[in-house]
Parts: sequence; structure tokens; C-alpha cells
Amino acid sequence: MEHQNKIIKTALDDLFIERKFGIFIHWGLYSILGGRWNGKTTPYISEWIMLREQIPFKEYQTLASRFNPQDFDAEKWVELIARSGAKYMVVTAKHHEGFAMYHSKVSKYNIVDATPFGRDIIKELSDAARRHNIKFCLYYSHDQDWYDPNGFGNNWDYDPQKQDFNVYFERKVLPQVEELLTNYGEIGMIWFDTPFSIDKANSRRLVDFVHGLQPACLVSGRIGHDLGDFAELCDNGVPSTVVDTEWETPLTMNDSWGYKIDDANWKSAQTLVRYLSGIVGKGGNCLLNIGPDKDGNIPVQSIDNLNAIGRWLDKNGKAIYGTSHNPFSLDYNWGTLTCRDNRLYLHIHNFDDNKIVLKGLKNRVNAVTVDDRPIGFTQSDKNNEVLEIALNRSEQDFPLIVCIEAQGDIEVDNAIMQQGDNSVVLEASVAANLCEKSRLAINHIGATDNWIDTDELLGWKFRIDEPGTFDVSIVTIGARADGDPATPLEWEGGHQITINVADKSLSGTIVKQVEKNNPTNSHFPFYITNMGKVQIPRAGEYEVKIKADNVVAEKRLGFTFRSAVLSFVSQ
Ligand code: JFZ
Repeated sequence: MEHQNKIIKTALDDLFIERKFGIFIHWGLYSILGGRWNGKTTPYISEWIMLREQIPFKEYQTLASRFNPQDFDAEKWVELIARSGAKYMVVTAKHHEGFAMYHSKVSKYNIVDATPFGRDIIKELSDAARRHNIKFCLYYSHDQDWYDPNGFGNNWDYDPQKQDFNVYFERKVLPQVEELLTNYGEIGMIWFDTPFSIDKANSRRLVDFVHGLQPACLVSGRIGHDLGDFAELCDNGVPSTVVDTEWETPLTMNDSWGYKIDDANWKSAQTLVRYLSGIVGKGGNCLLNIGPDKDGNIPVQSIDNLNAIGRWLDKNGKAIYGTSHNPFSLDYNWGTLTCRDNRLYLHIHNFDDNKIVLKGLKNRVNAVTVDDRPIGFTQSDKNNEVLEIALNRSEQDFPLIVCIEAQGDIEVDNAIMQQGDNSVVLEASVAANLCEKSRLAINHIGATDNWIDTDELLGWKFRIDEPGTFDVSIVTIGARADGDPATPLEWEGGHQITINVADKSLSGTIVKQVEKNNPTNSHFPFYITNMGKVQIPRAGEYEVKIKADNVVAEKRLGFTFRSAVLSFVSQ
């Protein structure tokens, strides 16, 4: 057991400290449809089309006879992945549709036996990955299987009352996982997903089964019952502050995972690099998705984005690979940080000043560089070490990496402090829970889950160095009530909230006064309510507390609180 734990620890360090960035590939029979069925576009993610459109398996399975991706070239795909700077890849060996993208002896419903193409793409990709030093990993839908009569999820062909999950689990899942972990060399990780119905005993069995076959193969957090080797965040989820365990964000380039003809909502390369940098700053890995089409071509937008990310990483990879998360308690308005030994990397995502002010670094600084060229800085020893860095850069440089070379390993004061613009950001994720019987948890997008109870009370202590008048606002965020990613975000307002700032109480109703871009996650915008002004006349330690006097919870979302912000107005 102890030996096994050591093996896992080594594998975790390799993936989550050294590699940081991976590519997800969603490819299956759904790629042939590209999100269209009977002349109409299926809503949201395209690989769910069989369920969305309730396509009978007898009809859906005929797609296999049309699967003939003549342009598929494993070497070309992996070359592109390597060029993007990714260090691992995860390929769908079987998605919810139930079709094996490899030569399976367990089920004829597979790419070699059931298609005119007849090639094992998992074999070709695993060989190519090894040639390029990319850690090869697999996705396997262990719970949902809409083809198997006993798999979970297909209630349009099968009667759920008559299904026996154990039969599916014994006769398909275990033997297919065995094939995957036996026939394709070392597998870095297996990405199980949507544990909607599996019980704890079966999750446990599957974890042990994987480790028995390949002790160093990591198991994703979505195995169910918290039994994974690392945490998998919700789709496109990014936390608000550092999460100090191994975790990964699966990220889409547009909105769908599988190829979708009508999804043109592409993120730019700059946005994607900001995601990567923001995620690594908070201590996570970024698994960025591509959805090749029916012919085996990767969408041109994805190719362009991967090439651009690769160029950025060629120059700035030292601020990503092998680093540890932001040592401060919060991100800054201008971006995030990573560090390694005596180096602190500032990741500047955006800024509208000509200098960066960094408070709380305890080390003396030897040099500050951009692209290995020294730039000007001043460091005072009063006022808790304020470091001022002169910057004058154009928007296209962002994220811009600034490297601080300090004397000795980086040490910081990570109290909550004013930002460079003197505002104070109080994130739910770093609040103290002041209600004894609190059940409040923070979700994968940094907001409170299920704030419905009026007994809840959150608080923060922080320091003010620049006193003055502040506008107080509350940031809330949308959520998905039923956990289904294929529905739009929902939001509830109308809650009566009281926020106590430096002993002054402000009360108000939560409404969507302003919608603002969430700087680290374009999928979840901020909704802002202004609560009024407070005066903080002197420097010193202060406290903020927030409670709900009344919560509206018709959609069972409640008060989806992300942060309270004190914006500096004047001295
Ligand atoms: C899952 C898959 O369903 C999806 O197709 C894709 O592979 C993505 C990476 O992972 O996304 C889901 C789907 C449903 C839930 C969570 C994640 N859910 O309802 O909780």
C-alpha cells in the first residue's frame, strides 16, 4: 500500500508539477454528425446528440458504417500537440455513445470491426505520443453507455427498471479497461466521467483494478465517490483562488467537446493562454479540448490556437512548467503569479497603469526581467516591502511574464491586502465560516453552493494601508441547478443581504445591476450589486462580515455568492 502510494505520488508530481498542460481529444461517431440531426442543430455539446435527440441505438449504430476518416494522421495530430507545448493528451477511448475507438474483443461495436476505416486510432496515437514524449492518457465513460442494454442513461431504448448495472460493469467496463491498460503501453491517466449511478463499491473496485494493472496510472476525480487520485473540476470550471491539491480543469475551445459544425464561439489564443496561466497560478492543470471532424481533420481555429499557445509557451514556459502556484492568498486585478525557488513570475493578463505595485514580498529583489532583459524597479522596506515595477507594454503582449529574481526562496505575507488600485477583493473561497452549523461549500467556480440558510455568516480580516471612501459591491455568479452542462446558466436574485464593513452595516437586495466579464473564466460572467459606500478613515486591520436576511431559492440555487469588493473612490 505504501509502495503504491509512492508510485502515485511520483506520477502526480510528474503530471501536476512538471507537465501542467494537456490536450483533450473528443472523437467518436458523433463527430460524423457534427451536432446536426434531421436538418436541425442539437443544442449545446455535440457528443450528447444521441441522448438529446433520443436517437434509437439501432439507428445511431449505422453511423459506424460511415466512419472513414481518410485524413486521420496520428503523427500529424501529435506533432501539433507537441508544438502547442502540451505535455500530455487524453483521448476518448469510449464516450457515452458506447462505441470503442480501439480494437476491442469485448464488443464488436468498435472502430476496427464496425467501420470501413478499420484502423485502431488508439494504437496509432499512443505510438505517436511516445515518439514525442507526450504522456498518453485515455478517457473512458464507465457509467453512462447509451448502447449497452445495461449501461446507464439510455431510457428511450431500454427500460431502466430492467437494467442491471453490474452486468454492464462486469462484462463491458472491467474487460474493456483491462484491454486499454494491457494493449497500449503505459497509460498516464484514465479519465472516467459522469459517475451518475455507480455505487461506491464499484468505484473502489475500478480504482483498484486500474492500479492493479498499471500502478502508475492515475484515476480522474470523476470516478465517483471522491476516490480519484486527483480532483477534476466541473467543465470549464476555474476556482477563484489557489486550491492546494492536484486538480485539473477540462476546457473547451468553443462550447462543444465533440466537433460541432454550428459552434463558432471560439476563444482566442490570448484568452486560452490567460486560462492556462490563470489555472496554473491557482495550482491546477489545464486540459484543453479539440474535436476533430469526421474526416480526421482538426478544425483550423484549433490548429491556429494551438500554434499560438505553443509560441507563447516557447518564450514563457519557465513561468508554467515546474512552477508552484501563486504564493499570495489572492490573484491581482492585473493577473496572477507562479513561483519556483527564488523566482517569482508575474503573469500580467491586463493592466491599465504603467506600473505594477506588489505588496507583501518578504525577500530583497536582485533583478526584474522581461524576456531576460532587466527592467526598472524600486523596492522600499517600509510599508511591508512595496515593489514597484515600471511597465509600458501593448495589449498584444498579454499575458506578459515578468520575472522577479529574489534573494533566497520566495517568502510572502499572504494576508488579504489592498490591490494596486487600493481596492479590496474578498473572495468567498478564502472567507472564514463564522456560522457554527454552516454547510456552505465553495464550488468549482469559486462561489458558495446552496446558500439558502439565513444562519450562514462569512467573514474576512484584511489590512488597509491607504484609507479612504470605498464603494461596496457584491459579486454573484450563475450556476446550473441540475448539474447538466448542456443547459444554460441559471441565476437567482432578490435575496436580502447585509454586509458589515468596518462596523458599518449596509443592506440591500441582490439584483443584476451590472454584468461584468469574469477575468479568469469567460463561461461564468459576474453579476454585480452595489450596496453603498463606506468610509475607512485610518490604516489598520478591518473586518467584513456578510449574511443573508432572506434568500430566494425557487430554482434551488440560492445566493450564489462569489466575492465582496471594496472599490477605492477617494482619500
Ligand atoms: C462530461 C461529458 O458528459 C462531456 O460530454 C464531456 O466529455 C466533458 C469533458 O465531460 O461533462 C459532464 C456532463 C455532465 C455532467 C458533468 C460533466 N453532469 O451532469 O454533472
